[in-house]
Amino acid sequence: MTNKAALITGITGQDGAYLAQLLLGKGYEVYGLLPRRSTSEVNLTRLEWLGIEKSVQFIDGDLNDLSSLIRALQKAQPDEVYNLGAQSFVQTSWDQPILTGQVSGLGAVNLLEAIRLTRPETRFYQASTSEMYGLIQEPMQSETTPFYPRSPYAAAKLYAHWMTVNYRESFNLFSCSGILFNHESPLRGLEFVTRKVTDGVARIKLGLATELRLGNIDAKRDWGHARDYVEAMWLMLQQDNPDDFVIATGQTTTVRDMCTIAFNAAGLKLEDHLVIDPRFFRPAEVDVLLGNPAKAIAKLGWKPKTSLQEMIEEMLAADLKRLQK
Ligand code: GDR
Repeated sequence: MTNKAALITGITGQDGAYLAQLLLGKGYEVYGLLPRRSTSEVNLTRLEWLGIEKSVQFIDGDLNDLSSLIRALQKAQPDEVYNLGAQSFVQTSWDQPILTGQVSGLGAVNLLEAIRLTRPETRFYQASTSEMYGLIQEPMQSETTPFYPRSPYAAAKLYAHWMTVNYRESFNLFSCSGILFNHESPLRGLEFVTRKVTDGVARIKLGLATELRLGNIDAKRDWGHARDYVEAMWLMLQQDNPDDFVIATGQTTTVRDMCTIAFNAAGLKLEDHLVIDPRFFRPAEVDVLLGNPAKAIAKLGWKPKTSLQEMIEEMLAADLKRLQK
């Protein structure tokens, strides 16, 4: 057990919830930054799902309000800060490119500045993303693969990524960037494709819907389980030296094959229910992502524990249970 404190931005999201659970289990005092404009907007569903909503201490603050970040650091006195807050839905980033840049890009810099000015000994984790590889420059992407962002979201995240590297090199901050490939769970938002699929398949199975509408099902992603991936975030901040790591499974699957797993698990046939809807195509697509987690395996002793099949089955079972209530 530790007596450390951690501050998490994006605490109400999928990764924030799993990370909070992990850190509470290790004895951390966990603080969560809550950006809010009205009380009714605050959504603690994921923390409640894990039964930890009363164990987290919330601090009002916003990634775009530097003074609120300074106050949050003064209040929490964290040993570690995990920046998981973002506008994280790629498709929305074309409709809100400036907001995405402000939250997902500049937000990280505000936090780095707050740390540099008030608590430079604080260890910092930045949630970077495989979306930064975009139009891939190597068949398997590692820490040394050049980036080619393909969305306003990816461009914003790339800025935050380089600023994390830059603050490490310029100011000697212990700042690390985890380049996480897609990671899912029953806590994934319904707009993301895996959860949209397991929720959709569960609805069809229960007679609540007849079809599932998707966009580009030829896209390929390297999908892991969020519960496994938050462990890598923590491990990065426990090392002797700050560094960047790719977190991935090393396997890539088409959206179509991922769907097939879900339909089969429900005893249904994909061809009977799947409808391709152009509304879900993106202005620029990331066709294929495949991560090489060799560095994380060697240096962090981390490895993915959950297969895609196991994860989709877990998500489908959770959606069936929820919808039956
Ligand atoms: P992604 O995740 O954009 O990779 O980013 P998402 O699940 O949204 O899309 C994955 C792929 O599926 C294709 N697709 C659809 N996607 C959605 N959302 N809805 C559909 O109906 C649909 N049909 C096909 C997409 O075109 C895409 O190719 C996620 C986010 O969590 C980011 O924040 C994070 O940084 C990366 O993962 C790693």
